[in-house]
Amino acid sequence: MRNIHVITDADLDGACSFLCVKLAYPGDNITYSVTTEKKFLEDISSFTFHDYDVVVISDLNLKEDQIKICDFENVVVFDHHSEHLDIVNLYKNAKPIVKDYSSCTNLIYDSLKMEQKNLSNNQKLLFKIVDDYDSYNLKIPFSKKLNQVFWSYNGDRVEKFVKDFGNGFFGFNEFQKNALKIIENKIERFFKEETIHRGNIKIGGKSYDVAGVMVSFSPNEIAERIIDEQGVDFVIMINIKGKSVYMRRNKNCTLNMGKLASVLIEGGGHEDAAGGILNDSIINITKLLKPIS
Ligand SMILES: [Mn+2]
Repeated sequence: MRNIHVITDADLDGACSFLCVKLAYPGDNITYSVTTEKKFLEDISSFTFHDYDVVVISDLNLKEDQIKICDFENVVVFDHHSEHLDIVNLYKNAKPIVKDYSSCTNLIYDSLKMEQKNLSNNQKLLFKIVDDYDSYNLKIPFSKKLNQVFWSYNGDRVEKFVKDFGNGFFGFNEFQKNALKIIENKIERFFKEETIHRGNIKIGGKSYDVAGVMVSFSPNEIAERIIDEQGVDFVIMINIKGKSVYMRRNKNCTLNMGKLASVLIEGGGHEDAAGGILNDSIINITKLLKPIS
């Protein structure tokens, strides 16, 4: 029995990445901790890598200084962010499995040959749903709802996710349905009460029609509805309490959100959606936006 520790991202794909490793090695002792790209350096500073036979780092778009502090021989890094792929040669000791994939869950699923393991159909469906959500293909009707249920958890979301869905996806129970209803009502209230700002912003010589809002929950759902209703190129969402910024683009817009986030808000992400920290540059940009009634 090996001691394996998984350090994973705080979102649904991160939680499911841990579940995938756990199901891949049922004979091992597997623990986890949850972090984010923003908190990684701080969280890792007190972590002792040599306490474990293997440390898996999953779904984290690590940058150069972050790679340096976890580059040990017993470390395996799974990730699917394209910017991470560009600097994968910085790993000298760790084993990076960084590929351009629809989700980290799916990357681990394929890399650990989960198809040949004894998973039930419900477990396979769960992995498909999480992949469908993280890639934002949204071809399965439960994908967005599973993500909402995940973010409705308080406390240790990974533990709750594994408890609720470790045996696979069987639909939602009454408790989860109730949580979904509460979120739906919150989103309705948001669109009645909150002010959406809008304006044109020049980036790289091109002018973009941009919306800006303050959001503290369900950023994807809110961004999507704003894009739908306003037809803007992309949405900037500011979470004051979390000191963070999230951006999602219209599917007709070609501006890469991940690249924009890396230059503008010290963050990163994917082409369609990305995030970073609330700084002066983003505050100055949002000053160009005017409230719409
Ligand atoms: Mn992911």
